[in-house]
Amino acid sequence: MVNTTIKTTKSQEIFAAAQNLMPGGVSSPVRAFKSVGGQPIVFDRVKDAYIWDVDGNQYIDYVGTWGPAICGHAHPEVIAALHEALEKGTSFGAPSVLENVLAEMVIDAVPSIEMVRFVNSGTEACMAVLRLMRAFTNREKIIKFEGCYHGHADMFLVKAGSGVATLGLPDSPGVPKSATMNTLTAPYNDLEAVKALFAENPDEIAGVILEPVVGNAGFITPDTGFLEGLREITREHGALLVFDEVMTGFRIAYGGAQEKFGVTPDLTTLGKVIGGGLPVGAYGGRRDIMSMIAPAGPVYQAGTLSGNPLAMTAGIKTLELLQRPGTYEYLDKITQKLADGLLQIAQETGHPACGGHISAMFGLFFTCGPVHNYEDAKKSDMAKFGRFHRGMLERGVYLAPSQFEAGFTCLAHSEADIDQTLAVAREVLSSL
Ligand code: KE4
Repeated sequence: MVNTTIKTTKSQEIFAAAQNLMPGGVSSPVRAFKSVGGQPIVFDRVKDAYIWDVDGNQYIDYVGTWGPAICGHAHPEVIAALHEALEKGTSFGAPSVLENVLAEMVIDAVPSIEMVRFVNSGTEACMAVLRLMRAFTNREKIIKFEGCYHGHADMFLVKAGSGVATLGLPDSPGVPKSATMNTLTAPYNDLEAVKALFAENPDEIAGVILEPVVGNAGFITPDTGFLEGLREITREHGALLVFDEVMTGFRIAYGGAQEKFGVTPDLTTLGKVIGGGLPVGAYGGRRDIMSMIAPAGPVYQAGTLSGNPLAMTAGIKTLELLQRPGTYEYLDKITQKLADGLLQIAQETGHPACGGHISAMFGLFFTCGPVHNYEDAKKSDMAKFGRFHRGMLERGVYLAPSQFEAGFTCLAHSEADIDQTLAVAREVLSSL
């Protein structure tokens, strides 16, 4: 479907060429707009809450490069800090004080983290934390939840969310059974299913990993008692509890979902926000567990660009900005206005919908719901979501190009941006 109201000639030319050069023309599948239809716009630049595409069209952005841009794109203080850091070089491959600074900030902020290791992506963080869980417990099986996404490492590509769900890939070819045979899955928010898995696999489960608030099957919140229940079950069975906070970290609260919900896991993975838009990931947790990581202990994990000075610099400045008074109150206020407004307009225009927000993360399903897990999420009207997405895009609002993603606000979104977004949503939903 070609955009009717905006000129996207250059985007189409560049994307056509890209498809000859890179699989699907993208560096990450969800960017290809496969599930919403139409062609993606090609970005030229981003600033604050806005995107400009190569044809000069401006959009209000609710993807925020999938989470990192929580302070707004190209924040002047982050850019200035990077300019200064650049003068000292782009990579050391050796210890730098910047790693100490960001490590201390992460340890001070995240309740479960006593020690931390930096890597280059959320995928790397989740891969490493799985190896660590298995080494610490000397057990091989893990439990993940249907629809949760923990990066693209083989052992996680089982009923995963995000791009896997978006593209409807059953799992993925090329993933050997040997890699996934120890990955057990349960429906999100289903404690009985988790208890049954532990009963069926006594003393074999190293731990449970989950998104404490799901953003990769659409936006799904934990039922009351779910996180607490997992904490109890894992303790009872000598297994570890891991919160994958790559998306929720420093977004749901400064201390992540674990601070918001008051449940402390044994290990946590991070990414996105702590790199301020540069490649970064991290995993951390109890000192007795993290001390097993090489070279302190025998569990190997390494990375050429891990802890690189530019990502550390952008992360440090981003967290400094997030520490300023009123940050999370503002994010909650504007996101509540947006999420509640979208639901109200959907209702007023006759579209069954459910969803909501927590802090600067939100989501909307075109189904009356409620949505407690991935199966519920799959009942939503995907075709309608695609038409909604395209209608919003053509009117200057950029939403995540998949029903199985979450939306993100940032400190640069103004009340006027939210009002404009809601006005456009009313126009689009009235026409669907
Ligand atoms: P990365 O390897 O993409 O940095 O992180 C993987 C990952 C791990 N855990 C969670 C909870 C995540 O959300 C992610 C990555 N999120 C997706 C967005 N749903 C990244 C976007 C993309 O794949 O292009």
